Amino acid sequence: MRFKDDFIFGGATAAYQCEGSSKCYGKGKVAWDDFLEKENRFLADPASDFYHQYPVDLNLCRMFGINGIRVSISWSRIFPKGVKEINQEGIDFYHRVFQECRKQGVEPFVTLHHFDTPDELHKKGDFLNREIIDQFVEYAKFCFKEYQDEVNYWFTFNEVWPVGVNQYIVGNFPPAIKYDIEKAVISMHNMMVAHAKAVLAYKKMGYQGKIGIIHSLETKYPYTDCDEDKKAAKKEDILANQFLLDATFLGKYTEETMEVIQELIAINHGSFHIDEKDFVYMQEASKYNDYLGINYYQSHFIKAYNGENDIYHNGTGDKGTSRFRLKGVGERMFKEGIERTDWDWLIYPEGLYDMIKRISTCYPNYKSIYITENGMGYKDDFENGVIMDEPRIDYIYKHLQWVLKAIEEGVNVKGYFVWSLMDVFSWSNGYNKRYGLFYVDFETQKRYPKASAYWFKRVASSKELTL
Ligand code: BGP
Repeated sequence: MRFKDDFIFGGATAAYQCEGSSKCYGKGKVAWDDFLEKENRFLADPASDFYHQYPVDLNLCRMFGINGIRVSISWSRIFPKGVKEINQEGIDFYHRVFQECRKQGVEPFVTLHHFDTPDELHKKGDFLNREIIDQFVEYAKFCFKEYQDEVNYWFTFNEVWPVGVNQYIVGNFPPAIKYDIEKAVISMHNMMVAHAKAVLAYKKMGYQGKIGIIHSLETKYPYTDCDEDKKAAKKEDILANQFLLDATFLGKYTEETMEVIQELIAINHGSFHIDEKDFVYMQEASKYNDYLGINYYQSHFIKAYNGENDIYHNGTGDKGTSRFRLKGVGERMFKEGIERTDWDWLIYPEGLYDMIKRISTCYPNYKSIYITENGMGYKDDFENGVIMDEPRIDYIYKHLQWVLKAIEEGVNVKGYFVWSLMDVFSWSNGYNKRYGLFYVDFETQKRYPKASAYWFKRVASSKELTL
């Protein structure tokens, strides 16, 4: 059970969740700023103060054998209003980060959009407004050029489905709209067009680096063997996974995909039309994805459901409180024998293997895969600087076992990033849902390696998966 020598053992972060300094150094607002203030539960400052602590975090990477880091660029640090005027302080900050990565021997994998659309553009409709497609491409082109000597690995978007579902169906992301499948689908489609155009721009500009996209892929299983549950699981899969995989690898939506999408939108009294020109870009770009990033935390077991929409997001870690029942789609069930976290995320490592295998079988033009996020949200106990997070070690170990199995069966998986490198703030759960290999005392900003960090170091250094 050994990983190849060039396998990336990485740690993942995202700008808004770790940088802090959300209103300084010339940064423009994002929709989250007002949203979090209004909710009055927690704020994105100081987060993990990565804006100042990045040398400490990158040094920890080097010391713990972590040879890759996922960071995202905050669009509104570069273009405070999303377009036109640039903010030199923001541009320089990312130069400093990437140079420090080089110094510490940590490869940066850089995402252009991680849930943080500039507020000015969000107010105009975010990815529901098609003007943002070319605005995103302009921002992407600027970054490709500016950081061409420092960045070899790009991702356009982090998690297209969670943006759609959380902004427009669950309502726990701004603008907090609930049960609007039409909006979720339109926003996802527009992001996929923006992705395609950015990939084409990157390739046309002739850079030597690589580019791809990250999807959150949760495997959907029927709750029982009955036909209704099988259909329900298939529908949720099409909405959350297949729609985006089709767009990424086929550059179009198959008939099966469109049929279900149109059915779900109609049940919810909406409509969805596509400009045929979009497929020209999407099909051309589908040849050029160098890799797919998979974020995987959980799978779902779906039971048929025909009642009214009824979703409750467990954002506090009160186990057993979450509900997800979507009209015409299905109901997510807890399942006996399958453990779940305090936030009701079902721990099912085999689901990651099933998803990897499905991609290699159904989309054989996939080229390569990185597991760009996987990890366990946990209420860590801090005992005088010692953090014994065995459940997290167990979680990561089991997922890596299934990754190795897929690799042994011939799937080209080239790296794995733990979410998260250090503790960061969680969008809709705040600061008590910790994921890091390194514990962050958010008051002093001191870092403490958890037991999982020492374990991960052993695996990353030896390339051998042992407990
Ligand atoms: C992914 C996001 C991350 C991160 C992670 C954990 O969806 O890409 O940004 O937040 O999930 O989720 P949460 O913080 O909601 O527990």
